[in-house]
Amino acid sequence: CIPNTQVSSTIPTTTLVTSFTSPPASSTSSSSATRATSTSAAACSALPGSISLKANPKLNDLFTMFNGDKVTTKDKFLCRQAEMSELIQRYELGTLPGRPATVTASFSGNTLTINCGDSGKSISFTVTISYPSSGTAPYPAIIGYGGGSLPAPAGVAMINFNNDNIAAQVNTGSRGQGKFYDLYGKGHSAGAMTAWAWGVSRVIDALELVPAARIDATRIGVTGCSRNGKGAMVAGAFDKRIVLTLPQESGAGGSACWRISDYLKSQGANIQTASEIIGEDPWFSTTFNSYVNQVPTLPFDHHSLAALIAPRGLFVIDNNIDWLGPQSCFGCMTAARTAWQALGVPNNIGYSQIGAHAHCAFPSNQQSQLTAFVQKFLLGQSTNTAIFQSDFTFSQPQWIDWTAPTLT
Ligand code: MCU
Repeated sequence: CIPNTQVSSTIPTTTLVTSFTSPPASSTSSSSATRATSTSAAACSALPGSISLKANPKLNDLFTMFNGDKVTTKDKFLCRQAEMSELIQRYELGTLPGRPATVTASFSGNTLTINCGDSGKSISFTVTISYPSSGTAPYPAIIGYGGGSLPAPAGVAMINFNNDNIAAQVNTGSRGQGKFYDLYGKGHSAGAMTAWAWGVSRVIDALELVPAARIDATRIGVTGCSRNGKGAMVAGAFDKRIVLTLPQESGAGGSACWRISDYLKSQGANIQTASEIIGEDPWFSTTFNSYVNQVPTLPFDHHSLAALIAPRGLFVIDNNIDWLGPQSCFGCMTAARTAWQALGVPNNIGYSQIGAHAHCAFPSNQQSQLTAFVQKFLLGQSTNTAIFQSDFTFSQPQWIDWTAPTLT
């Protein structure tokens, strides 16, 4: 296996990888086989190792490569996604390691044990699976950070992923604590959200390896609420095997855009911003600290993170809590939607902001929307997912100075 080569912070070759994770494993219980790191032969231009960043107050153009090339084809958009992933890792989230040299798994009594080894170190962690009372095995499943905060859908298994065990999130002093850092070292650049995403990818590896778990690894969703919603969005962005991403009330670091939140704060909103959030928990790489007071220089925003999920399913569930920046989230996801529109699948992204309920208490009036996304992406049904609603407005001219092409 090729450790840590799939996405590196400085890409030394002339091509960027176009997939962020390994292809599905064979059905053997352990794997040390060499894995391909790119899916398409499309040559992507490499990002320079060192970049001089220019301030851009608008949301970054999703369809222009860093070198100025226009993105007009779906193939080229894969390059743009790989490039945006690289930029986000480099400046905000830290480097996502690829599949470690060994991944083995075993299953007993609804508990899936995942063992990972690399460079002489090894870790083990478990997830628990709750099976649906309807449907047929192998079941689709939703991986829930901390169990998630959504009702279990009919016919879908729920996988309880203890993300705090992979990377702790108690306060900034938690940096470097958790199984991820036991394997890769306390000084690894990955912030907690990248570490968790790595863990989710290993859970999917394990599901591929262990048919006895009775989960269909081609029908995997991911969810989490609040801080764990931020994490769920990052996992969906980084692993293309996840077919449905369900971030709930994720706010800053999730569905909100740093630029819009800074603006709303300047207008008097009580809203979490980049400069505030880094003092709370080690969710990001320490590199991000240097940019939180110069957000316009970031060569991406969170519409770019969300756009890594396209054309796969993304349903963003929000509340109306000021601190979480619902107006920023709506604008940010409206900008992200251009990626799905350009790919010809505008209804593979949904956005729903409904307030008047407690934080992370999923309200019944979002249920039919959630069900539509789950049925379409996890149960293969044909449902109406044309859902894009908010109590807030988004001033497109203020934030977007580019147009989305129709990608061929
Ligand atoms: C929305 O996520 C976070 C938020 O970023 C924090 O500032 C706040 O303290 O906690 C939220 C959360 O995770 O609540 C459970």
